[in-house]
Amino acid sequence: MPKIISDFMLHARELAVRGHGFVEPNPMVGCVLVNDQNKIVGTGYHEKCGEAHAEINALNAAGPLAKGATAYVTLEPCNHQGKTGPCAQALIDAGISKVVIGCADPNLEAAGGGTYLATNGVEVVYIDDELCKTILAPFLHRIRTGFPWVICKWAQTADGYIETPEGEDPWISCEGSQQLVHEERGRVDAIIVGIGTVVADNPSLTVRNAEAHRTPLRVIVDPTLRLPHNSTVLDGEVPTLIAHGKNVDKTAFTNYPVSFLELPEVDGSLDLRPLLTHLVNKYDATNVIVEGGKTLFEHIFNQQLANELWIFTSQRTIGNENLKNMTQLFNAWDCILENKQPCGNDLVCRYHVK
Ligand code: AOF
Ligand code: ZN
Repeated sequence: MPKIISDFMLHARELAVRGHGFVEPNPMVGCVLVNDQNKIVGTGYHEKCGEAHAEINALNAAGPLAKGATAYVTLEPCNHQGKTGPCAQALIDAGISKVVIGCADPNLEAAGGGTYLATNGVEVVYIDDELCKTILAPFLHRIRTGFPWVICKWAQTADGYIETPEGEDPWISCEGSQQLVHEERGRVDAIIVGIGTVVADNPSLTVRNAEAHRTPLRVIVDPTLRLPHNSTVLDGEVPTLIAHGKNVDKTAFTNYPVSFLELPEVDGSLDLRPLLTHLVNKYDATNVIVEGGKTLFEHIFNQQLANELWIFTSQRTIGNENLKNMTQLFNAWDCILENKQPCGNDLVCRYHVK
């Protein structure tokens, strides 16, 4: 039975996501080469920033079998000399006859590969694939807005509480869920929390029991600089940034291994936009996780900066109205469910914010 486009593009997408945590700030890209018998002759993906692009890895895997083949590639082949050479030219040189492109490249420096291929006798088909765009969303968002992709992550009880009564087990999500969070921490560029969370929980905000493909910057949003001097985030183990408001006295922190960023105010809270721009410009950030607390989530909601919600819901119930609850705020977010799966006793949901 002949294969259809979507099968090969599906394969290319599966390859692309293997680059998560390794390729950023570059996009995740996958490529599948198929001959006229609908047989795959080579596959590849962009494995690491600065190294070969997806098409080059696929062409190398196919060798001479690439001649006459169709390339299914999740992103438009590049047309520039960056850290590596232009993929469009490499596809032409290898004798590729047709290129099916999942998504156009919005990076003006690299774009134009589709047109270049077409003017050099290669059949080019753009399929404008929604799933390719989902994989590329953080890259596309960063190029369009200058902000990193913001993932708001929290663990809640079945009735929406993110806080537990004093004296009770403080863990809401199960160990498996916490493991997932650490794995994702090892693939993102920053972990952001509000000062309330640091004061209440004294978190480490590091990657533990999981591979750190990159070391996320710790970011504390602390308007009045009330960070306790014995906080674990001051241990110098990984780079740490304190984002604060105007007129704070930093002298007491002179000897601590942290950087500072002053933020202006907007509507009575810190304006988080200059923080996000700073994370892109200074730290080349593509993905950041915000891990609470509720006040910071509220500011992110009000400033419309969230791109994704990643919610772990346990089976526990609390029913104590004095504790922090996310139900109302979550309901106000205009988002669509992208993925829902169990993890131990928890339910893990990913929502894309519209
Ligand atoms: C492709 N295939 O697999 C990727 C592309 O500095 P460079 O040479 O690595 O180029 C990075 C830019 O190339 C990146 O911003 C994006 O526009 C494009 N990425 N293009 O043909 C790939 N990763
Ligand atoms: Zn390329």
